[in-house]
Amino acid sequence: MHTPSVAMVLRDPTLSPHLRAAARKIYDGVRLTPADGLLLYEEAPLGYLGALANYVREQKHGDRTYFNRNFHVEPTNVCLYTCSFCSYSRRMKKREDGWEYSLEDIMDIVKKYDDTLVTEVHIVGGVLPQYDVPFYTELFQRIKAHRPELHIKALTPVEYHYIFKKAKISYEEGMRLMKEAGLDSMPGGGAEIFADEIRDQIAGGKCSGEQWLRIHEIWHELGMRSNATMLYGHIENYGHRIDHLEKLRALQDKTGGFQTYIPLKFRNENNELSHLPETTVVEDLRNYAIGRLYLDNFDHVKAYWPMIGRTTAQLSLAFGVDDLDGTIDDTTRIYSMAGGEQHPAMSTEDLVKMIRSVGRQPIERDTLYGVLKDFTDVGFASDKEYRGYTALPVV
Ligand code: V47
Ligand code: SF4
Repeated sequence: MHTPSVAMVLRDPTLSPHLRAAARKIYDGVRLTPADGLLLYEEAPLGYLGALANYVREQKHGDRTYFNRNFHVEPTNVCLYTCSFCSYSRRMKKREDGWEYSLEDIMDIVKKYDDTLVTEVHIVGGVLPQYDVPFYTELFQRIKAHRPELHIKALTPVEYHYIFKKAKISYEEGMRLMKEAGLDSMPGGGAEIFADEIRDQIAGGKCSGEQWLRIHEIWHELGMRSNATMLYGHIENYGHRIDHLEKLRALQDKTGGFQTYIPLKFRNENNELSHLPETTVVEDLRNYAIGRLYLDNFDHVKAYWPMIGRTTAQLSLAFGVDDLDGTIDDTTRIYSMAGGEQHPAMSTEDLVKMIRSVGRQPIERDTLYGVLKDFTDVGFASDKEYRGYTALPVV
């Protein structure tokens, strides 16, 4: 086991009766209430959360740790919204610093991966009028015509709400059109913090929390899957985080359509909230663990390493995380502009070794969590150069 055992937590005489009762609930598989969640955020020590979240993670997945091979396409970094945490958008007034790709430009990027073993393209970017329903339906159709097996994970309710409103069509009709055009799943972005009192201050006029949830619900009703995120560590408090998790858990009870929960740590470079300090690594790990414990109906919790860094991503595997995204190939700017990895790219070998070196089992998955390959014992060409102490001659 990778963290102190749950048995030790259950017997720990130094814990308050409330924390002991919450630990017992988790061990017995009883769902946490919002009050329990708040108690964990406010009082639970890191070791306690790690032991319990790791217990839940290992109950669900053992040591299996999933990753995928993907690349991103960001059609534009110009956006008509004004989210105060966003370091990425060049906004309308700085439009000359931005890029606005055409359909051909995007297809050229997709074609660059023709001979590569990627399984997913993740498409998300700014919101501009020319990127509308006809643009995206044609894009999805062209990608599918070119490479049918490539999974298209694209756009969030932020874009969908805007383009459907512009096209004067309902969410239901819009999502049906996207499905018919070839959209395979929806990423988890744009969720930020659902509570209006926070969202109104940071989310620059984009869709509300309610609208975000409704678009996912409709997508799930079409038999499709999506992800969920939470942007934490800015002006929200623990109550807002629990409210957010509670809304995700309630929708998941209804539809079962979410695959993974991805906490996103607020990064403070080059945005309007740069005066705020970033959360500590301890807070990041506590937040992963509480997400794992609260969202009992989510199969997976994912760490997005370009944002959190490789070392914290490795540590997160002992705090409830079972999934790492992804090889990425230096194709996203969202986090490098905000203070994350400057050139996010990892080879499959890097990712596999990162997972193996903390004692876990690397499993390549497709976007819908179908197992593609177990990398536990797979060797790499470079292994010949260094095989660790087991290869030293015995004297
Ligand atoms: O919605 C923007 C966040 C999200 C900052 O579903 C920031 O598989 C921190 O959702 N600091 C987009 N976060 C990324 C996203 C995502 C990433 C990887 C995988 C998946 C998936 C989804 O990035 C935005 C916003 O919440 N973000 N700026 C910032 N300064
Ligand atoms: Fe636009 Fe998204 Fe940035 Fe908000 S976070 S300003 S919606 S690109």
